[in-house]
Amino acid sequence: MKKVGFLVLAIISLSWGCKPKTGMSVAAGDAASKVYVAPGTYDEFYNIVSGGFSGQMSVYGIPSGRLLRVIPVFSVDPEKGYGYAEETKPMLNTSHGIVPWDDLHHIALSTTNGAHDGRWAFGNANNTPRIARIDLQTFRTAEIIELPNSSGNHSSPFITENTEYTIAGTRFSSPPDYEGTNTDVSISSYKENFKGYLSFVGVDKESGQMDLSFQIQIPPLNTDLARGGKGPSHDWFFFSCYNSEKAFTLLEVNASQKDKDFILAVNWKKAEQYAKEGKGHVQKVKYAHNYYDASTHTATSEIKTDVIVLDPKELKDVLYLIPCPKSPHGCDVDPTGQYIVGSGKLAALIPVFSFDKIQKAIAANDFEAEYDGIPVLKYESCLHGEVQKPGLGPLHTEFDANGNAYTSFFVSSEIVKWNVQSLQVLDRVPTYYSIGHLCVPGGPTTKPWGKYVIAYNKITKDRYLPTGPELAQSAQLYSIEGDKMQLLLDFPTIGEPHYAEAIPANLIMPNSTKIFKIEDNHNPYVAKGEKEAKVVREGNKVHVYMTSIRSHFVPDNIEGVKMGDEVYFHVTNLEQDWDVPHGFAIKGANNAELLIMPGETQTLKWVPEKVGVFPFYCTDFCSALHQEMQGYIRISPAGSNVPLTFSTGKTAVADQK
Ligand code: RUQ
Ligand code: CUA
Repeated sequence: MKKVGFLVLAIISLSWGCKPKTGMSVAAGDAASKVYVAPGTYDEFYNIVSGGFSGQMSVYGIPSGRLLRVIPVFSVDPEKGYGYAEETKPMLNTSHGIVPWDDLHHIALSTTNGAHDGRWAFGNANNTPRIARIDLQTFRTAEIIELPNSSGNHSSPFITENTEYTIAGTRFSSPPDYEGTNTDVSISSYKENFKGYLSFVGVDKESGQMDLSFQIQIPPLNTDLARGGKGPSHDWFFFSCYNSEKAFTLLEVNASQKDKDFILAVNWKKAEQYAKEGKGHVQKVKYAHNYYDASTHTATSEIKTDVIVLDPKELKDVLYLIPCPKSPHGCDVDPTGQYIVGSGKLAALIPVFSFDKIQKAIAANDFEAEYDGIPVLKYESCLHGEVQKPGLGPLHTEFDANGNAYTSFFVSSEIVKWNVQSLQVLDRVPTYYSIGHLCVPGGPTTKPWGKYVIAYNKITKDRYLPTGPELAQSAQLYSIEGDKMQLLLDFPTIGEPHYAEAIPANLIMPNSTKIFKIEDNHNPYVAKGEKEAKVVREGNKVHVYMTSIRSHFVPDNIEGVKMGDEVYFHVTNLEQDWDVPHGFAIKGANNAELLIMPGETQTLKWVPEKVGVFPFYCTDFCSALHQEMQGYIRISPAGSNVPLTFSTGKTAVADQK
């Protein structure tokens, strides 16, 4: 206990004291030319980066570090109207109601045969457990599925080799929430009443549509990170687990007692088979499944109520525990699928496990114990070897195509390159400062693209001009083309970057959507041309079927709306040209504005608060006459008999009532 306290203290003080001495180092020599992307030319890679507490993803060009886009996922985004327009509000619905802001830590880019296919990106909501699927043709969130029985969705949304599943594990165990469980339990009954869950979300091969296929209930470990197997380990998934102590208070001390925690190896193929054979239990739960329909440009949210749960106590050959020193964080599988790297935050070495040895140990029943009924394999029997004295506070590991691994060290602020076979340390470079995740393009796949390693750092003191109490978050780009890693570039990021992936531009760029075809727009409130524009009263609801095209709205004069009405502006952008959005804003609207892409319909709900004439206008500078793109709506007192009229371009006084 004393020893542990000391170690924790030492680590805490190290985390602020161990800055590399060369803090002001300047990227040297030819670095500038290596990141220079000449005006008018494109970057080689898309870097898709988690936004951490911002709840979003962002997209950078590599090697330039230029910010290309923020993709709204789990948080509302006023830049895009996401979560504000009536069409996208349902995306943020959960069993708890609308959650406007979450915390996104990890990215998984879809793979086929373990290699990037450029179709989708997945992201996790850490707080209110969900997985999102982003369509990489539109760079938009296409689907979000909530996970029942779950809290702290951190070891998520990692994928299997062919994106058969995206998976999720619970960092916080809690009393499950299926119908019939007693959730009003004492916190100190953690060991008996708290459970962890692994969720397997199936992904449709063609459409990408997700479905909660099954869950596995596990003991109340904190599952931190995960990776799917590949090649020989295709059928397996590996999770790092800390808190084998089952602590429920002061975890920084109480969950750091044991020398070893675990890597949890899951035979997902077997689990899938058991689920299909009906060997699970159907539990009644509540979770939201939100889907953005590309043809109606509209999201719907459905609350689902069933989940199949497998109990490993009944199904013996699905889960195995491998001891892993000490509070492991990252759990990474090398490109061959043969080696599994566990990074113990408090460990002074990095263990590398061999998939073949794990299989042999399982076949030989080479167990040292059981943990809540799950067999614990012997550490030595599973071990390929240990990287000795690699650095302090190892967190995450990525791989290149030449058999090398790159591990981030939070406490000693560095990236260490080592060889997976020989376990020899080959090189180390400082990061500025306290690196968390890192990314080699294709690093988690069977086909690493290599070339760079990118550091995502937690601290940027003295790297950028100060901006008050909160400083820019940071990424750093290093070349890994030579034997020695070379720092090339610092660039700031949106939110706190956790995991990121980078993918060659040519896998995404040719498929990028330019416009939505107006003839394929099946939004129920679309106006496919100015002739279809109209204003329709249904009781106290007024639907404005509005069109926008450079540089006017139809209609742009509306009268006959009264206090007590709810007005729905359904604005269709008639443009069929790339990069010509129109915006829509009306004075006093206290919920939103809109930004509408070519061929799309988006809806703003507006409840007038007083009598008067209110201007509306286009917020996106769309043409030389953008400033002229405006209109008025007249709001009359309740009960007034001003008739409902609408027009554009009528000027004669006689025309007006
Ligand atoms: S975590 S800095 Cu939330 Cu992925 Cu390791
Ligand atoms: Cu449309 Cu400005």
